Amino acid sequence: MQLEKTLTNLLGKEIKDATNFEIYLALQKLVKEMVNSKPDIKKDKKLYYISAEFLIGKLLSNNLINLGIYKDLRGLLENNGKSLAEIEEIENEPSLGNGGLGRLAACFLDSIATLGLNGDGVGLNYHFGLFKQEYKNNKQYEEKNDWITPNSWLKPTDISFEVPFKDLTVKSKLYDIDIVGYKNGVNSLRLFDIETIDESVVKKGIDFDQTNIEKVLTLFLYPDDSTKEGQLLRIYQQYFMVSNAAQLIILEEKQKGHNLRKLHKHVAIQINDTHPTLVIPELIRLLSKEGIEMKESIKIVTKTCAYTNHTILSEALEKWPYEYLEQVCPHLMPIIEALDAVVNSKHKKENVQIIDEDRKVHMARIDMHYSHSINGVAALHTEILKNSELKPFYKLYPEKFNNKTNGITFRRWLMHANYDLAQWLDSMIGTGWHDNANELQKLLYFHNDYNALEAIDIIKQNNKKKLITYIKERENVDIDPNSIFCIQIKRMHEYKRQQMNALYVIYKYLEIKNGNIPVRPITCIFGGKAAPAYTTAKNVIHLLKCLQDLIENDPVVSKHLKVVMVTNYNVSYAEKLIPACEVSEQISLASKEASGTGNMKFMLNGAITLGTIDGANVEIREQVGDENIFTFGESSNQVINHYNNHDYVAKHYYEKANIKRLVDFITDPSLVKYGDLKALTDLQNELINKDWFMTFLDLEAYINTKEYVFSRYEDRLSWRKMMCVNIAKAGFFSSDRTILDYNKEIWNLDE
Ligand code: 26Q
Repeated sequence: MQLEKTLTNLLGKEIKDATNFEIYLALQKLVKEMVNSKPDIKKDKKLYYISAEFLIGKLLSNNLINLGIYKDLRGLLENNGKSLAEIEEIENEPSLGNGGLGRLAACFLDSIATLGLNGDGVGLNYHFGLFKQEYKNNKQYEEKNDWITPNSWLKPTDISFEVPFKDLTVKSKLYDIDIVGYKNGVNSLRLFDIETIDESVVKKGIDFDQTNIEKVLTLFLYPDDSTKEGQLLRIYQQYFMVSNAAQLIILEEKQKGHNLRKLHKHVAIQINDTHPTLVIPELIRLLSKEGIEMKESIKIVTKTCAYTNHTILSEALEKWPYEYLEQVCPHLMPIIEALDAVVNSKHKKENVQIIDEDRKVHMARIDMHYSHSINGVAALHTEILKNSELKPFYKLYPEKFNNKTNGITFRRWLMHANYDLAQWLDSMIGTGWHDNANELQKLLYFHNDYNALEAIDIIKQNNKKKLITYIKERENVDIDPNSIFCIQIKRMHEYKRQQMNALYVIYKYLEIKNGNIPVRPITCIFGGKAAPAYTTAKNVIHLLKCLQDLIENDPVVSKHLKVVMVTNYNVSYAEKLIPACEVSEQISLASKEASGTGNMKFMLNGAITLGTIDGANVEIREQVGDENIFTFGESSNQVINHYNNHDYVAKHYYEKANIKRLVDFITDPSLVKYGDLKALTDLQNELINKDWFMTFLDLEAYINTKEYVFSRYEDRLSWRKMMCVNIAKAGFFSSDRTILDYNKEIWNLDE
């Protein structure tokens, strides 16, 4: 009743008479007012989570949930003939991240505030987030993706710093986004920008002149860095981000009257991958300016900073030519030299030096020498870091290494994305799981309860129907609700092996053509963006789109098999896809996926994982037991041995008739009809002659296991039990648990 009054007052009219846009604005106002009346989280010690990406997604529903009014509001709107889902569509999604690393940062902010910990995110206010994906002739094209409107969640502040570059000094402006904890206080996401940005410099697609720093500094998230200009701009962005962060930290410490010599007692800095690494020399520089001598500054900074590694792909480990850094921030070079000299005086091995023989500066090495903590993001990942990728550093600093298995926020990925399941869980096991995710295990009590198991499946089938409507609207594709939904959604990358899944589709297509009809139709849904300069990943998209057309136009096969490569996959799309998924495709080459977090979201929503023994799949298997997950493929040790021995030869696998037939089909005229011969031939050649991520290694095991999964699906009772166990055992993957671990073992923020 109170809520209705408030909303009607804000609207100035009855809810039923208002447009969705008016309701959206009123709700935003309501949220802002409620947030303002909540206390900021203030404790003595504060965390600064510095990250080049925060993939926060839309905020309206998330805020309503965390303020505790989501359920009532949904009902109120429904009673007035309105739909919150439709109202949500009005909000632009801020796509301020590429994928896993950025989304993790967003989940972490939610959990930090929910746990009442004092911690802000610090990053950049990109005017255009990750590009908008479009298809023409079955190929990906990139368009700029704006999100800032007068009614975004950004709050301008008066805070501004001067950031010195070599040739110019820019003035920053800070914007804040409120981060509301679930039934708790408020932290901030602090996004730095400059006021001279000129959005009109963007020409066709996402092309622009990358050299005019004052006009373009915060224009785009990670502009293309295949060129020198792109890489320089990236360094400009990184230095701008961390100089602001460091100045903000010092300002806040001074305001609190803290002694900068005791910085680590009052401040924890988490460096999210290597992108914010320059905060280390920048803080040392600023502390020295405050009169603290260099040696002591280095000690203070080392005790304050902690580094998270998110990837073991060597191409993603940043190392910049010395001259590039010198061109952007020459005043940091004496400090980087000094840091390098200290390392050199203690350790002679080339592979731990900060500045290498080619005069490249290794960012991760700065982090590892000058942080007190180095963590991986899943148990297997951390072991691989210790025993192979970062072995020389593990030998130097064994005490610094620790694991923090990733997690996801259940507020967004269950309460919001799968409202029906969340409501049903409340009715079955109470609401304790909202604060203590482990309470989901209470669901195991119903493991043999036919009605409960049926209820889980009814919710799933209903979510499938909702997704069917959504996909019909967005992609104009019809999907059979009776089919089994297999979903692979993530960035397009060879190591994630979407191409292996495409080869499965070809296998099934040929089987059906041969009269081997599956007992139930199969729907393979894909979503993901390819980096603009990553040709092979783009060619995999092309293959999937061509397969989609080929099958769609085949009246026989289309009854039994469907491929949908969705357009512009993003957080909002994920929220629709994940609750409807039955088979979660997590098929990376073992040892390559640091953790994965989509795998956790699917599990929580009752999908069964079909995966390799990689990243957090290992821990999912530990939680649910072998009988509730389908794993296949060679182990990470076997894969690492193949790399060391150079004994994986794609062509040898290709020559096996079973594999050859599938790979040859990539350039079959019936398929090429829907696409571009060159792109498909390039992809085929890449697979036959290179295949760096070993697609064929596990292909047969993958096909066989997937067939087995489909046969198991027909035993509906046992499948429902698997769904039940997966949901019940997902508690470990709550980001609340992850953050409690970070706090206990790295940050030590006061209670
Ligand atoms: C590096 C240099 C130059 C240009 C770009 C980059 C760059 C950009 C983004 C390097 C890495 C990233 C993003 C990495 C990422 O998202 N990693 C994912 O992190 C997740 C959260 O920990 C894990 O779950 C995933 O397994 C991991 O792939």
